[in-house]
Amino acid sequence: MKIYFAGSIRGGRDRVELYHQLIVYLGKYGTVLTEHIGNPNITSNGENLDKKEIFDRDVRWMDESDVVIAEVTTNSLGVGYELGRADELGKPVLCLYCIENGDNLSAMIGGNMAFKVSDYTDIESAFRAIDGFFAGLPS
Ligand code: 6K6
Repeated sequence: MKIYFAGSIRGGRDRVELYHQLIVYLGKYGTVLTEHIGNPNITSNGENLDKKEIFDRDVRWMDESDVVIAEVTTNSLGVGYELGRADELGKPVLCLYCIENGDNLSAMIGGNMAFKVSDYTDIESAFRAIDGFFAGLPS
């Protein structure tokens, strides 16, 4: 199972520790292609790579992935773009949204019935949402 994890970079790195914990947990289900999203050394300045190389690599990983899991609490143009692409490719998508942030999720994410959007309160409830998502995938 190849997992594409999407989380904010330029949109802000406030939740990087949470991304890291989610990525470690996802290791239970497969290989996370985008492990670097949980790396605290990657600030909102991004990786020290050429923009085109990052785009080409991430698009390739998205194509290769079996599922897409996005943390969508922090608004991010890149995550929104990735989710649109995942939708076009027909990938199973789980969006995790921390409800303590209020009712602020974009309707273009929350209103897309092709996505499973799970609200969570703490890391344990996010883990349960992940378990439920994988349990519901067609075998
Ligand atoms: C380099 C130059 C400009 O921004 C960077 C940041 N480097 C990135 N490295 C890896 N993945 C990235 C980078 N920038 C965006 N992404 C992809 O978009 C990731 O897969 C994230 O899921 C998403 C974050 O988008 P933004 O808009 O928050 O950066």
